[in-house]
Amino acid sequence: MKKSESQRSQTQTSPHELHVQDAARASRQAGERDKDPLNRRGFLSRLSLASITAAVGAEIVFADKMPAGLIPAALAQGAEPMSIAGKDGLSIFNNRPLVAETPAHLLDDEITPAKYLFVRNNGLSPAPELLDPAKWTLEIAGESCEKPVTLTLNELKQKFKHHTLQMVLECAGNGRSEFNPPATGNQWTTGGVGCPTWTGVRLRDVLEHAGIKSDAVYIGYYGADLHLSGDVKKSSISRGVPIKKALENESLLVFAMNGQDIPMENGAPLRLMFGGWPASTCGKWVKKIVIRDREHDGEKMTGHSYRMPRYPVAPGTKVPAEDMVIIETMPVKSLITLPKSGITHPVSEELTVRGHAWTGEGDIREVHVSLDFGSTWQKAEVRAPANRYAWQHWSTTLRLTKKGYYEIWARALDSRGHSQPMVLPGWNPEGYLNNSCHRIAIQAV
Ligand SMILES: Nc1nc2c(c(=O)[nH]1)N[C@H]1C(S)=C(S)[C@@H](COP(=O)(O)O)O[C@H]1N2
Ligand SMILES: [Mo]
Repeated sequence: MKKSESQRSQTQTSPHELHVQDAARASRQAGERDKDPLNRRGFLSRLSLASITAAVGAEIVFADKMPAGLIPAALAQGAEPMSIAGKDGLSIFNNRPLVAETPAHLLDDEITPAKYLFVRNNGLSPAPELLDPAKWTLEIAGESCEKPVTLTLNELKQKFKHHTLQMVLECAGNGRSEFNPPATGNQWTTGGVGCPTWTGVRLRDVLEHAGIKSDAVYIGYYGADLHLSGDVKKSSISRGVPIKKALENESLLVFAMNGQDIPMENGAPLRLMFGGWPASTCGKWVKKIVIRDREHDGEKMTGHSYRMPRYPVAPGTKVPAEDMVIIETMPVKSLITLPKSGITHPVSEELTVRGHAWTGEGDIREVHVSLDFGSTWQKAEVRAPANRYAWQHWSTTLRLTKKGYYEIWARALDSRGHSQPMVLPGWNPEGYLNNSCHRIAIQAV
């Protein structure tokens, strides 16, 4: 944008806007975390270009291409950084239940290390002394199970063939913080996702061992974690998948992650893994699996939980429960993991940009990046996945030819022909499935 114009508009800034600028700058400089992201969101979306320019602290090079109301990536905020045993640099949303996401730049590894895998608990984690693998048992039951059986973890490991797959685990609420009006629940930015390798046995082999009746339509899980109330008769979450999904080759009962014990908060010593579906189906600390003759009706399977309206709705609409459908396949998505958002880079010097892209079904065909708010795009190189349901790595190089503030946007296209919305997908009451382009801030100096 032309300097004279930005200067002129700055001198015309009203006292109110100046106050807003100061507040935005002060909060950014102090690194203060907003206690109320809802207000912050409304507040930022009303700022003028001059105020936004002041808040990001540099001229916005493609300001003329910036969509109105866009909150610059430079001002996006995650939750409090805090330490959790075995985790490193995660941002914590909540302690009870424990919920923490991973900043994008810490997801740069091709295979997500244990210390960087997010945590999403709905209840209270089981006491560590209850997680002894030598004493762990798994019960298979339900009205559509022919021969209900209880297996020890050792029996599971001995009886069935082992499989190792790299698979994406992503919370359906990942990205929720950008919806407006906001949905209640954890205000995930982009870090409710990871892609470690998982080792275990096929769920199909175990279910067939227990016998699947011909009327089976669904499976459900029960974990060893407690409901927040501490009431032992209630589950914190008990979800599942249709029998067809349960019988897929990649649907696993896993006892190892990245070749080691699963971290305690990620469901040790045994959890479910379903590729391409919401992570809420991937029961942690799994003690029991039921084969059902109806759609599983456990905790968080009904009402609005993990459901989307069956038709597009205007933001803020109250959707009746009967019009909400269970989320199955996850949408196409991508993440920029290098550089870290907010860095400065020398003008005209080559900049490596890279990350991952994934989709619930099929694979990633193309990833494009933009420096001008989506006006023009450059194609990145995309690698093949390690296996079905693994994320794919992409990379490219860019040059920032003029000093100032830029955003880098990434957009993936999958084999179904689905791509990512540039700013936001359609609003939904619970704030699920935000697969908009990942945006990072960068300043050329
Ligand atoms: N037993 C149990 N399983 C669970 C949950 C839980 O709270 N308890 N949370 C679910 C949800 S909503 C998500 S997003 C994933 C998170 O897995 P992670 O904590 O290993 O990242 O676990 C799922 N499985
Ligand atoms: Mo989740």
